[in-house]
Amino acid sequence: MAIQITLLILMLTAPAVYGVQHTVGGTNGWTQSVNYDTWAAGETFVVGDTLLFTYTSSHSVDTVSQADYTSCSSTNPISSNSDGSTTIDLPKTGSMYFICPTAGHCLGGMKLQVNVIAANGTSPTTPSPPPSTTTPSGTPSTTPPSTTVSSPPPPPPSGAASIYCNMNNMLFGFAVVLGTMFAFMG
Ligand code: CU1
Repeated sequence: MAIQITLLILMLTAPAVYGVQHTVGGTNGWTQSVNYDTWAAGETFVVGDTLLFTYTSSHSVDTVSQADYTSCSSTNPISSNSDGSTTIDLPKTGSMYFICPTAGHCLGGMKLQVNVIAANGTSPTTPSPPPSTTTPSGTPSTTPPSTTVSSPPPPPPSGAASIYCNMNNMLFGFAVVLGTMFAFMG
């Protein structure tokens, strides 16, 4: 029984692990004369992690498109921050691009590309299918798929969408835990 409880605790706490905060440039922070390609190559960016830019008033952080990152254009940033301490969420997989819009800084190398990968365990768990029951040959079973009448859940109020989504994830996780426990005790 102790094993089951330990397993239950592990499974309940695992999804609640917080993302890693990456301090851009390490102890150097967000500044000139740092090779951010090298820095980024030593980090693993996972969905749910955050970037922390720390910098002096001569710098800023612009989140930009790939094209603007390449050309060091800060005329149309996705977002811009200049408060000296900027936290950027990494909400999804793919590349994100940042430049310093101060004249000459990006061209001097003050630019950052991060490649965000999926977190382990966030991919939907596919339970192994039950052993297939072999029907005797010659009598093909023509059982139609059972039609389950499921009423769709009411749409969440706008603004609470993410909370609603998290609730769904928690319920799903709890169902998985219960199923696993029953499988162990079974
Ligand atoms: Cu700068």
